[in-house]
Amino acid sequence: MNIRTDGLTGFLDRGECIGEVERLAGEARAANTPFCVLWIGIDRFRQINSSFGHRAGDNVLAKLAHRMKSLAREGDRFGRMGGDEFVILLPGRGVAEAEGTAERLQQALKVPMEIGHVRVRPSGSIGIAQLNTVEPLLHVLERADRAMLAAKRLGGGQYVVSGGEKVPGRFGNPMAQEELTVEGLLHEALETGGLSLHYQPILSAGDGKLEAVEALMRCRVRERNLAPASFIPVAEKTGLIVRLGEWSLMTAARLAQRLGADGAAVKVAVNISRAQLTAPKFCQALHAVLACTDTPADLLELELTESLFMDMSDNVRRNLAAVVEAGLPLAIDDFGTGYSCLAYLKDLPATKIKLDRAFVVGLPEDRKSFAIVRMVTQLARDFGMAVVAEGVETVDQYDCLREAGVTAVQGFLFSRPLPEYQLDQWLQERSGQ
Ligand code: G
Ligand code: G
Ligand code: MN
Repeated sequence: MNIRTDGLTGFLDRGECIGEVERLAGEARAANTPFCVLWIGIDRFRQINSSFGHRAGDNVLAKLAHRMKSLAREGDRFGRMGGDEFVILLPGRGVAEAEGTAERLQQALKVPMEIGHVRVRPSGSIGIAQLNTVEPLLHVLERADRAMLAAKRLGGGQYVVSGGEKVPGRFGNPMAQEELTVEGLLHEALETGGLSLHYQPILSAGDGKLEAVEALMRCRVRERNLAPASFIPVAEKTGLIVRLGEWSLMTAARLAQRLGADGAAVKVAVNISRAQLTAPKFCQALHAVLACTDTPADLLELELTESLFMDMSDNVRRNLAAVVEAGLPLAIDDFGTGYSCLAYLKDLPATKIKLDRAFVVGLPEDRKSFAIVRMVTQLARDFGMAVVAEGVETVDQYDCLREAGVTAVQGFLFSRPLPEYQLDQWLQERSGQ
């Protein structure tokens, strides 16, 4: 069968689809945005082929493909997995929107069509799957396929959502079973002391002096290590992040206080989620942490992702103003990943930009990344802000970043995130040198 007949131009082939699912799913997970896959199987297509011949069959497929494509919205990708099976990839869209697309697809497919002198009403079975926070990226494609098969078993002309056993999350978003499991484990970790912070050193690019450490949460329950990339989004969705966040602020502040009292003051940077800053009580909790631990405010730094600054509610705005008022420095985390516009930089209360490792990974060869890094450092310097490059893994990257003018560096080249006792050793070894 000729895959690229008229209606099928612009459709990815199977291999391309798999590549594209991996890429889009990876981006969605990194950005914590939704991503859905629709898998469409044409019902009774074998019958069309055997009754009217393959050429007629190809024609029907091309027409149906054209109908599907005509529903495309910005960003959607279309692919053919082989034979009479198609996929539509919907980056940025959740299940509700995917269901809307599936309904419109059904309407478009079932418009009658003449084959020779026979009038047929085609239909499709559609499987829908949304990427969850824990599965390997390609599982979303497999689940869409299985949901499509389930739709076929129901008799065709219908859609089925994978993991239909959804229950409402605390903020009204539906949650899948896996997320509930993670939520349960997080509760257990809070109760049984399964949470810890690891600390990654951040060094001055000029003289290699220790500038700060970034606190990164780790979670271990029932002999299982949960990765932050899987548990932080669940904690955000369920509101648990507020408790986890208070715990990390308190733990980080204790470290800052202890190191300061030992005569080796080091700033500790803590990641803060949007859900924390939305809570009206955030500042109260912060003041309580500073008072309880007797930590000077300027030894605690808050890292906030760029997207948070782009879309600030009144509560967030008020909380940020109060944080600055209390004397804590702010840093913009993952800078450059949020499609931000540079103009907003001038109005932010932050004193530091953390350049996402996406701009570091290709250095020194990738001259475009280099140009961006240099541009951002120049701009930051004019604004009186510091620039930290994240994810530095090689000496070549380090040299290149220094040439570009970044003020500080962080990455595996210098140190991995360390548990507290190892951080102490690391500090001791350096002071002994
Ligand atoms: O530590 P890495 O180990 O995998 O961290 C992954 C992500 O989780 C990072 O983007 C980091 O910002 C986020 N993260 C780590 N610790 C915390 C925390 O204590 N609070 C919040 N809100 N996010 C965290
Ligand atoms: O989003 P945020 O910047 O808070 O995330 C920090 C994350 O980066 C943590 O998961 C940390 O483990 C990871 N990280 C720190 N240094 C490196 C590095 O050199 N290479 C890579 N790949 N990851 C790093
Ligand atoms: Mn960070």
